[in-house]
Amino acid sequence: MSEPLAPIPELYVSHDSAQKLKVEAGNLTSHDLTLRQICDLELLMNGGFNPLKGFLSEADYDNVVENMRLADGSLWPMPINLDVSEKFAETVEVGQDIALRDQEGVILATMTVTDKWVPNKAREAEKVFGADDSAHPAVNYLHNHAGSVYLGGPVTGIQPPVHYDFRGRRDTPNELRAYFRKMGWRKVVAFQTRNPLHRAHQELTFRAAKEAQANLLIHPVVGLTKPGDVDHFTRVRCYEAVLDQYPASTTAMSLLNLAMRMAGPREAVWHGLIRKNHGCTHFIVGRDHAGPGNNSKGEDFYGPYDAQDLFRKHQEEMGIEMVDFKHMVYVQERAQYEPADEIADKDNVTILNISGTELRRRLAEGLEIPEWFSFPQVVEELRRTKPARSKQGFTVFFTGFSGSGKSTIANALMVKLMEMGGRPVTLLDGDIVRKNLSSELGFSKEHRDLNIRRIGYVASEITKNGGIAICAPIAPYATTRRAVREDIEAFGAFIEVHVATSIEECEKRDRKGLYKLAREGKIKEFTGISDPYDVPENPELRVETEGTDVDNCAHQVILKLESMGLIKG
Ligand code: PPS
Repeated sequence: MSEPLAPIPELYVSHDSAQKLKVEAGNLTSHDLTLRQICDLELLMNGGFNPLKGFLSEADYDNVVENMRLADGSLWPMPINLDVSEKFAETVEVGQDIALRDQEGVILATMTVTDKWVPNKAREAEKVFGADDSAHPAVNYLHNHAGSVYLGGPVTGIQPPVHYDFRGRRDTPNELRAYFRKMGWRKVVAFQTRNPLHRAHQELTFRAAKEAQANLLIHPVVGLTKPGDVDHFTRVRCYEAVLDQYPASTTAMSLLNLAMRMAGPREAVWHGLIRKNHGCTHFIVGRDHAGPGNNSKGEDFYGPYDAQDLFRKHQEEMGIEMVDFKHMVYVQERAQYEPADEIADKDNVTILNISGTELRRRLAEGLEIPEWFSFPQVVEELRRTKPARSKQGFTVFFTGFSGSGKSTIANALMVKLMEMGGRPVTLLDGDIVRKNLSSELGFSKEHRDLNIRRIGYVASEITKNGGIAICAPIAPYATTRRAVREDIEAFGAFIEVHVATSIEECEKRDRKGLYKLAREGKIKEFTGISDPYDVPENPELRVETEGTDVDNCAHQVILKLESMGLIKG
């Protein structure tokens, strides 16, 4: 049997060969990696995804999707694919080497393409994520962001992706193994997280390590996590503050550049294998581990303990042991955290707990967060990045037919917000944008999408910097609106307002005379007449303009903003 902390295989070539390969790779057809692919490639190259030797072949992919195993039978729950566009796939032949570049064009690796195929994404969604439901972030990614062709084949690593942030806190599996060896840590419990740590987490991780008589590795994910999570810069500052709370030299913290999929049970097994590769012997799995939130019917995707059950079933084969996450609550009388299921005198003591939702509400509204719940430095960091909602930027996104009244209501809303003051307001009206940002674009689906993505980008920058963006394009496609929502929600609230004027009414008003021209066929692809419009299913607000004046419509938006805490009444 090999020494447990012996180095694991990496996919990098030696330094000298890397220089040579890099020069040669300059002549190869090259693929620009997406952010997710960069994360995947880093863990492939440094052994974090051991035993994978590259992006999955078709046979491996099929078996992973169906049976959670590679073609040779090894346990591997997550498809790791190089998804590319059809156009790029046409330029690549099986047997060819391609260069893989980061977003600045630096060549990180080469790959010998052994397989090229069009995956059945609906099957992948069902089998891997449990349902072909785009409310699941990874299913949404699969259908709306990932390319339609997969390339598979072994990877030869040239250099790791460059990180300029928290360099000293990032470790490869072999660096961690070497550290554990040096410290004499024979047993290590890993704690995976994508959230800031509060006192309950500190307590539960400390107890988990004590129970397993092991050292502790706080191993937060800083690659891609769930849309809407606290950004990793803030989180790492929070983790650093908590690190001091553990007894000296029992605990280490290292950042993992993983792109999470939020795949619950399969994700837990995947996380376990990754931690095993990083030299850990134990792994904490909680209730609803890597849960994706609700499905489109408002229900959970997975049972709360499915992840623990699946992990338990495979832990022997994986060679890493599960430590159950204990639900810790604060017992006021004893001024300490205790596992909820171990409190014998439940009826005689006061049990305090603040849920994630409640914490977000308190942060959003600038309310008190008690010391028993978190560490003052952590709360301070969170408040610094997320000021109260009434001080954050946000985007109001009107959508509706041409002539529905979007611009008029948007203008009225703008002046009302300017009258209140406090934050700069920018109007990105359909016509203004088409004049200043998108003058070369027409009205094909591709051009409309590009136009809306540009609006979304500008609005997200405004929102990030604390301003108010009011957008008023037609934005006829639901998937594009959703993509814009995701871009913006990373920084602040997104309020979709459907201006629900019927096409008949818009045509009757025909303020610009365009409907007449569209009917006569003089304007092609006219929304509502000869081009589609996806009616928003769940907008934050729907306003009816027929029989309601503009002032009242704008006021409805103001009331909505007030109810969301974005403006103070
Ligand atoms: S989109 O689909 O969101 O990119 O459209 P948008 O940028 O909002 O531009 C819509 C305005 O362009 C005029 N126009 C058309 N609209 C729809 N379909 C076609 N084919 C078309 N051709 C020109 C129209 O005046 C729209 O303005 P609004 O302000 O919506 O009335």
